[in-house]
Amino acid sequence: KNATTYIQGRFRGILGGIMIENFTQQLEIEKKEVELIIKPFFPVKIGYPDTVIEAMIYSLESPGKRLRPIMMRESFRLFGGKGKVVEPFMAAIEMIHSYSLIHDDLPAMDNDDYRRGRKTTHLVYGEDMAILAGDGLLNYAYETAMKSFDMETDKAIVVRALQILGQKAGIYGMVGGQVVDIESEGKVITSEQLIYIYKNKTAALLEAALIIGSILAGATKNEQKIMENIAEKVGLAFQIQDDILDVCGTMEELGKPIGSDDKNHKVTYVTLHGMDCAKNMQEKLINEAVELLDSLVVCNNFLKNLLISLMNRKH
Ligand code: GRG
Repeated sequence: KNATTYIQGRFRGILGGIMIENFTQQLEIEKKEVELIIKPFFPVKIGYPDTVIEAMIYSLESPGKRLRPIMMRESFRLFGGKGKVVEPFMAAIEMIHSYSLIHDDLPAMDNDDYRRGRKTTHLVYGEDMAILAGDGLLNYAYETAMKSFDMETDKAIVVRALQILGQKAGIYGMVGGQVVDIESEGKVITSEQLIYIYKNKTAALLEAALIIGSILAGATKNEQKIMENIAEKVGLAFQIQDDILDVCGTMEELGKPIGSDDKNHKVTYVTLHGMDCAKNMQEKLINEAVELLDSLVVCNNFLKNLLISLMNRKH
């Protein structure tokens, strides 16, 4: 199966009952639906701090894949979730992702000029406003996620989802991975240290997406654990693809220059194990993730195809 696998007779979504015959088109529609859901939660420019809010919106509205809210929504659907409770969390996870990209691009970190085909936030608004826009997005993410309390009678599941969001984005998750990534620049690191970086810097937020979707839909603890394991494997494969694209991609497709890892003297899966090994490992991880997904009693072909498609992504 590949990314253009025919999705059997599925009609979906708020954009109308269009019969979608291949995955690529279906993903495009899903992305548009997700944008319609998350945009009303974006901050609005008002009052004295409007420069920083404009910088937050600049980052949120730049053309990303919206992978994390899409994955969260599909995990919610997989376990039969109904209603709007997942929507504030979908917006929140994209805000956390946007903040991490703004801060990652800063001169003190990766010092990148382009992201998603546009100038990075610090080049447009200055370093001071970019730092504050990241801080603003991180806080606003939690303000936004807490709107779910007004949509769900079982408050305990919203609390659990908030705990996961905090843990996976924090020092024992994404921030922790970023710390080790930054400290490892220019150093020889072991395969074990590299996997720690990937599991946290990249996989942790994807884990949050799949676990939170499942929690809010009422999945069992065991099902939540399976979703976490799936996301960990997908996150590793996703980061390995990022390493591959940093060598073999193009600026046009990636929206940023290639060779960033080399510029920052970073050890990657490709430099440590070679291109062939990287591709084999990526395939193994995605196959294992799909097997785990297939082991569940519920099924979501779109999610399965999404995971498979990440192996071939070009940006
Ligand atoms: C600053 C605390 C802090 C963390 C930064 C996310 C991150 C950690 C750094 C960004 C650089 C990077 C290579 C991260 C690995 C994850 C990754 C490939 C992010 C890009 O995610 P996509 O491809 O981006 O989903 P779009 O632009 O499509 O949203």
